Parts: sequence; C-alpha cells; structure tokens
Amino acid sequence: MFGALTEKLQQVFSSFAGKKTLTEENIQDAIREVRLALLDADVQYGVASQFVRRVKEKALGETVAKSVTPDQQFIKIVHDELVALMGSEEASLTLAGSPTVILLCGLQGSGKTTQCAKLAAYLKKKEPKKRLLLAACDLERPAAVLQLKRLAEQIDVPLFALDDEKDPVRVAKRALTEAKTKGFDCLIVDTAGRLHLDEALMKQLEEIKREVQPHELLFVASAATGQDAVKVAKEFDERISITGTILTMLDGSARAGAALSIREVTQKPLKFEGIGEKIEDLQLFNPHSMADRILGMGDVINLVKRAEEHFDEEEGKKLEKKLRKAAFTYDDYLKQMGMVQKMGSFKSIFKMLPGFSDGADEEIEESEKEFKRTGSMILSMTPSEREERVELIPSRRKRIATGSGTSLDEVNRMVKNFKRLKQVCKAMPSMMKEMKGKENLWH
Ligand SMILES: Nc1nc2c(ncn2[C@@H]2O[C@H](COP(=O)(O)OP(=O)(O)OP(=O)(O)O)[C@@H](O)[C@H]2O)c(=O)[nH]1
Ligand SMILES: [Mg+2]
Repeated sequence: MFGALTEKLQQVFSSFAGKKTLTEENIQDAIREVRLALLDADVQYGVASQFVRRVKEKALGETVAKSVTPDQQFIKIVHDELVALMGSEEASLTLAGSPTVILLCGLQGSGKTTQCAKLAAYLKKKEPKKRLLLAACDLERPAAVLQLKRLAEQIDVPLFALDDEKDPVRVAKRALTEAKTKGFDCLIVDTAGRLHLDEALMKQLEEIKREVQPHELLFVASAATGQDAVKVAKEFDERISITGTILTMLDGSARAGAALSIREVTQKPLKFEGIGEKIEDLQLFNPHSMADRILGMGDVINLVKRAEEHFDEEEGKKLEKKLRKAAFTYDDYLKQMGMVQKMGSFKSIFKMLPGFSDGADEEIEESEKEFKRTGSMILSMTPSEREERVELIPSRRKRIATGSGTSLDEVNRMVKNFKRLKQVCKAMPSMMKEMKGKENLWH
C-alpha cells in the first residue's frame, strides 16, 4: 500500500541489526531517517516532527529488556506511536437520531458518491433491520444523480432525488422530510465536490448542514492526494465541523500523508477506509491494522475480521473436528474452498499476510487457478467418490479429468495433495500447541 514508506522504515529498522542496545547515537540516526521517510510520504511537517520527538523520547527512556533486540524495541515504539497518531482505537459510526443523518463532503473525485453507496451497503449488512435512504444532493455535475441512482439500484437501497430541482439544499430538506414521514432509520446524503475549496461550496454545505442537522458529517479524503487532503480537511473542519474522515483510494498509488496527518490535524477520528472500487471495498479504519500495514507486517486484523465474516462457525467447528481426526472428505474440502473463495481473491488474502511481497503475484495467480481446477475436479466426482467410499481407480480418474476439463496428471496430483493434506492434519494438534506458545509481540 504505502510501498516506499514501508521500505524506508524497514531499512531504518535493519540499521539496528547487530547492535546490542539502543544508544543515543543509533537512536539519533534512526530518528533522522524516520523523519525523512515520513516527509517523503507527504506527512505534514509538524506532524512528522512531533512524531519523531515522541519516538525519540520513548526510545531514550526505554529500559533495556534482555529478551528484546534493539530493532524490535524500536519497531515497537514506532508502531505504538503510529497507532496513537491515527487515534488508537477503531472509531464507530454514531447511529443516533431518528433518522440518523450522515452527510458526506469533500473535494471533486475524492469518492463521495461511491462511499455513500458503500456506506449504505455496509450498514445494510451490519444493521439489516434498519431502513436506509440515500439522497442525491449533488446537482453540480449532470451525471451525479444518475451515478448514485445506479449504485443505489445495485445495492437495492431507495434513493431520494428531485428531477427538476436546482437547489441541493431544498433536495436535502425534502429528503429529510421523506425519511421522517416514511420511517427511514438512516439518511445518507451525497453532496457536490469542487476542484478546489471555494466559498460557494462551503456556503452550500453549511446550508445543507443546517437543514438536515447531520449526526455524522464525514469528510471524504483521497489518500492519493497526500498532504493536500490534510489542508482541505482542516478547512472543512473549521467551517462545518466534521465528525470524522473516510480515507479512500488506499488501494492505488496512495501516500501515507493523509492517513498519518488528518487525525492529528483535525483531531477527528478516521472512521472508514476505502480500499477499492467495488461496493464491498469499505472497512472500518483500524489504527492498529494501518500501523501494521505501514510497517509491512501484513493486515492480520482485517484478515481475521474477514474470515469471521465469511466462515460459518458451526461448519467450522464440525470441520475442525474432522480435521483433527483426519476424517474429512473431498466434500469437506469443497465446502472449505467455498468459504475461502468468499473471502476474496487469493491475491487480496495473501496481501494481508505478513511478509507478502508484490513480486509473488504470478505465483499466487497460478495457485488460484489450481485451486479453482481442484474445485472443478471435486465437482466432477460422484457422491461416493467424494465421500471416499470407493477407490479412485484409473478409469474413475480419467472420467473426472474429462468432466472437469483437466488432465489425468492433474487429477493424480490433486488426489496426492489431498492425501498429503490429511497427513498434515493428523500432525496439526501438536503443531497448534507449539504455535500457541509463541506470544505475538504486537497485539
Ligand atoms: N481505486 C479506488 N477507486 C475508488 C475508491 N472509491 C471510489 N473510487 C472511484 O473513484 C472515482 C470517483 O469516485 P466518486 O465517488 O464519483 O467521487 P466523488 O467524490 O463523488 O466525485 P464528484 O462527485 O465528481 O466530486 C470513481 O470511479 C470510483 O469508482 C477507492 O477506494 N479506491
Ligand atoms: Mg459525486
């Protein structure tokens, strides 16, 4: 995500290699490099300076724990300070009021309209009982209403729009009345963006705010714009007092500047992050997870969340029992594969693992193809074959290959891998015990 910053910080950490303790001198050198790395990543000057000052104080005050090496000590300090800089805790959305009104604002192209739909989809999933209404209050761009309409249809959430109205303030007012009279629980309002901050936009936002009295006024900031987004966030906050930020475009050529400076500068929480163009690409902003990612430690926090969301607990328990006894069948394998596939592409999952480097893309794609081929092979088996009630004799294997559009070699390999997996599973309980013994340093 923040490739260059991650790389530079890792270089700084490796400069401690071979050193026995943290000393004033080696801390001083490392601090200088951290500061440069932050400035290069477009972190605001004052924020970067304060950050390194805090890291330095902590590092100098650190009592030497014998079991931890200086680089681990330094990484831990930087990690903790990054977490603090981004607000420490995961912030939530205020769902007060009836209806709860959420207003999104920000510059042109920052992702307001898309986040309105993403947010609606997020709430629909989290709060299935709540009735949501979207309001199209961007009347500047001719296609804006249509864009939100399409997105609303996609997620099956009603949209309030007034075709002949030119004044977004009136649309907002009518949308609120509609939400109240029809008993909607939450109204999400999209607004117009501008290329630069201008007085007309601010006035319009002030008026919309006055009309709808939002419980959440979220500033949408594109991480691609770095420090510019920070300046704009500050001005929006001073004028209309935002309640938090949604950081978008973190999947692209994002720079860390916005992520690391906005909270400190506005003192308002980072609430969500947009990690792609798809509707489901929105997640709660978690400072620990972001610090992990910045330091190149993967994103285990969101990986676990994603797994929890997609794994059926009941099925999981059954499978775990079977795994332990190595009694699982091709059918179980298929079920498990289905759950993994629901979590996303292999690439998106692998990227969340610590130590993943982008260079491994091709290998991952190949594994994913193989994974899919395995699925087709199992689907081409008869129920008794999947339950392992019959021996997979060559003629059966040939039929499976033809049925799944694969080769006999591939079927043989899959069967071999399956058997090997069972062997590994037999050894699993003792492996798990060993792993549990190793305490995680960061969380
Ligand atoms: N890669 C990526 N693209 C995003 C993300 N969020 C939105 N987009 C895309 O960015 C483009 C602009 O998003 P919009 O939602 O239209 O932005 P906006 O702020 O409403 O733009 P205006 O209404 O013109 O001010 C669209 O093509 C979106 O699909 C994200 O998190 N990652
Ligand atoms: Mg828009």
